[in-house]
Formats: sequence, structure tokens, C-alpha cells
Amino acid sequence: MDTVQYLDDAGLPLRDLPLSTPELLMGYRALRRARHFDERVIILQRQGRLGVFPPFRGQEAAQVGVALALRKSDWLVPSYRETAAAMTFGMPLTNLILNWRADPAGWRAPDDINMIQFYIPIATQIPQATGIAHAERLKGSDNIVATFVGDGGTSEGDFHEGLNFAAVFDAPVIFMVQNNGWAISVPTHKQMKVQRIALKAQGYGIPGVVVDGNDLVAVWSVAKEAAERARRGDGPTLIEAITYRIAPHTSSDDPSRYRGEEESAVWEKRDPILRMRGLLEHLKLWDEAQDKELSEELEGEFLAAVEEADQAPEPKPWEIVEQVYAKMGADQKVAWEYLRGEA
Ligand SMILES: Cc1ncc(C[n+]2csc(CCOP(=O)(O)OP(=O)(O)O)c2C)c(N)n1
Repeated sequence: MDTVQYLDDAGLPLRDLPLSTPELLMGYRALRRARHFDERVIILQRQGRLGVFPPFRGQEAAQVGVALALRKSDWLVPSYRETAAAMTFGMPLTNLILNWRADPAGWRAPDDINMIQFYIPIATQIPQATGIAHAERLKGSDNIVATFVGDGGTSEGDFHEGLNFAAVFDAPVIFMVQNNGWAISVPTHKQMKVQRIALKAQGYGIPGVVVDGNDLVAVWSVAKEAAERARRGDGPTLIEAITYRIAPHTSSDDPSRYRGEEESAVWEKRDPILRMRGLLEHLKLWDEAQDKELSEELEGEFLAAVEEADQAPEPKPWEIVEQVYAKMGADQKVAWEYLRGEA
């Protein structure tokens, strides 16, 4: 299968670009904003001011490109690594910080943002994304759903069920697989026989596309096509973004236990942000002064979000079960009363 790519490793265009100048600039800002957040929250985590965090360094383009292809009324159904997609889709940074502090106040998206909370049990988001998409279709809307899963997640039964149902019912979903080479310590080739995850699409009778996941122009354009297809009622698309998890699996992981440094050094050279910056500089759209100004702006935004999160009231233990169902079920109520000390 061919890999869709627009930029070489230095960011020089390999062919005509399908994006406008304002889009290129917006894309670069979104990448930098995501990287800034990722770098800064790791420091908070090391200071004991954040819980376990799953970093996404190196995967910004694969996430941002999909989020930018969505409309405000669409849905984002992310897995735990998709903080970059969430913030680009509009999730406030304060919520994200509270979320990774395990504060339920950060779990729920504001009412005008159709994002479901980060899914931790692998691939459970897939059938749910399909269900939301199917429901939107039954309601007669043309809203679509974008969901994410890792290479490891594609080995789960939920992945199969969700894709099959979506294919059969033409559910408007973008299934974005970030093939980042590793499922914690298990390399992709040790857990599947197919050469390309996008080939799995054939088993469901839907299009499968392979894209250079570190090339924002490529990811965004492929996601736009998949979004248009879903919106006009032609069903789901499976996208495999070839990328790499430069960072540890989470803030608690030590990748030197299972992989060599040479591997990530190769991928550092394919950094999605440096490539996009290379492109903007080549097109004379960006310079050092603008970059410095952007860094200052991002730091200001980040510090304001931290301050707001720091002022949030201490979460109460029983809040942890309050958002499971809109109307509390019997088991949920028992847990809630127990945690409130009323049992
Ligand atoms: C159902 C389930 N089984 C096991 C785990 C433990 N677990 C957390 S992350 C992970 C690996 C996932 O790898 P991948 O899907 O490739 O995503 P990545 O972390 O690389 O983004 C596992 C097995 C879990 N969270 N849920």
C-alpha cells in the first residue's frame, strides 16, 4: 500500500499542497500548542502536581490533523493518548490538567464540545464511537465521529466489532490508528501478521489508507477526505498513521528497558513540528521572531490554565462515580452512598 505523504523529512513539499496558507499557519500553531502542553505537563507531573500522564511527543501531527478536519458539531472519541486531538478540538487546557490530576471536574467536556472522556480500557471507544455515529445518522444529522486507537488496540475484539458494525451500517466514523511502533513494550510486528494495519479495512469492505503520521499536511488532507466521505453517507474509513512514540508509554514507563535509543533517534529527525516549520520557512511564512512570540503566548496560556486548575476545589471521593450514567444506576448508587459515608 502507498503511504500518503506531502512533505519530505526537512518539510520541503514533494508535490502541490492541498492546504491554504491560513490552514498551514493554523496547523503549525496547533502542533506547537500541543507540544508546549505536553512538555509542560510532564514537568508538573515530576513536581507531583499531576497524576500519571501518557505523553504524545512525536504524534502531534497524527492527532492534530484529524481534529482540524472536524466541524464543531462533530464528535471526538479519544483514547488516553489523544490530549493533542482534544485540545485542538476545543477542550479547555484547565479541564485537561484537572483530568490528568484524576479530578472528575476535568472529565466532562463543556456542553458545546462533543468529546467523550479519554478511554483507558483499550479499544472500548471503538464500538461506542460507532454507536454515536450510527445515532447521528438515525437522527438525520450529518455530524461525524472521529475516534483513535493504537496499533495494539487493533488486536482487540472491540476493534473488530466496531469496524464491522460501522461498515455494515455506513456509520459516519473516521477510525484513526496511530501506529507508533509499540504497545507499551510489545513491538507492532510481534502482535500482528499483516504488514499494514490499513489492510484490515479489506476485511470489513471499507477504504483503508496509509498516511505519513508525522506529516501534518498529509494527515489533515486524508482526514478531510474521510470526513467528507462519512458526511455524505458513504460510511467509515480506516486510516493508519505511521508514526513513532518518542516518549515513554506513560510518565511511569522506562522505555530503555525494552528498546534502543537508536530507534527514537531516527524518528527525532522526522519530527512533525520541525517538518512543518521547515515548510513554513521554505514558503517564507515564518521566522524566528514569530516563533519566539508564539512560545511566549503558549506559555501564558498554559500558566493561566494551571492557575485556574490550582484554584479548583478539592475533588470529593464520591464524585468519581457521578459521571458513569446520566441517571444513576443501582450499583452506581450503592458505590456513591458508600463513598459519601452513608452506607
Ligand atoms: C482492555 C485493556 N487491556 C490492557 C490494558 C493495559 N494497557 C494500557 S496501554 C496498553 C498498550 C496499548 O498500546 P496501543 O494500543 O498500541 O496504544 P499506545 O499506548 O501505543 O498509544 C495496554 C495493554 C488496558 N488499558 N485495557
